[in-house]
Amino acid sequence: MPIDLYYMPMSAPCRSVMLTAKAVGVDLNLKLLDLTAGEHMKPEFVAINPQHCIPTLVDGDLKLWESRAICTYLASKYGKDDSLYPSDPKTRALVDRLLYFDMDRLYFRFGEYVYPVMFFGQEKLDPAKLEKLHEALGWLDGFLAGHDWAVGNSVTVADFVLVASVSTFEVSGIDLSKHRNVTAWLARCKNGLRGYHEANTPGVNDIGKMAKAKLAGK
Ligand SMILES: N[C@@H](CCC(=O)N[C@@H](CS)C(=O)NCC(=O)O)C(=O)O
Repeated sequence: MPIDLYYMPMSAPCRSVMLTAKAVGVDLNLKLLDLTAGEHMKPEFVAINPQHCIPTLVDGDLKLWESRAICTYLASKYGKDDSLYPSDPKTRALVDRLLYFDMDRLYFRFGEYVYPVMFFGQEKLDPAKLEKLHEALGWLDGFLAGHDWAVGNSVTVADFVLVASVSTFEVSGIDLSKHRNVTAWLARCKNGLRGYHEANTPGVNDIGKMAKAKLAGK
């Protein structure tokens, strides 16, 4: 039975799921949903996900949204072992912390900074919001110190979630250079994550073009 993913390549949460699927070797049945055309509000999609957001995964009778929950589900159900979402409680807690950190601080602060200008007609970017984003990137820099991947020296779903966010910041013109552990880890992800260039690069390039056009001179 195919596993459907309703998605848009530009969306960072969708790309984190696509990266996870690559890592576990699941061939997703990709169903493009054009948010700009309002396709997510069509009754047939709202019947699947009343919250009408992407990514949305349909695996048999399971209809799942929230990208981080989808990533941990795919890793738990289809991973060849538990390395991507470790079953050891302490290691899993460290992975979970980064998933929540990404949602509640890191990606959230990026959205707070750029979305008002990109999507809601605000004239100017707010430098105080950029400072808050850099504060979160500084915390990420600390989390990444002393090891190759987000949690220790083996890839976990935290890497997929975080890299979907951080690569989006990079192409949107956020200067990452002062966060040395972040830039080194980002390069490692680009070179070392299975399927990175297929699952992440096209969408991130598209959002980068849009962000640069909308944020130029702001
Ligand atoms: N916390 C959610 C956020 C999902 C989200 O905001 N998706 C956006 C696209 S990136 C969306 O579907 N927006 C349309 C809507 O919510 O109606 C996740 O990580 O999956």
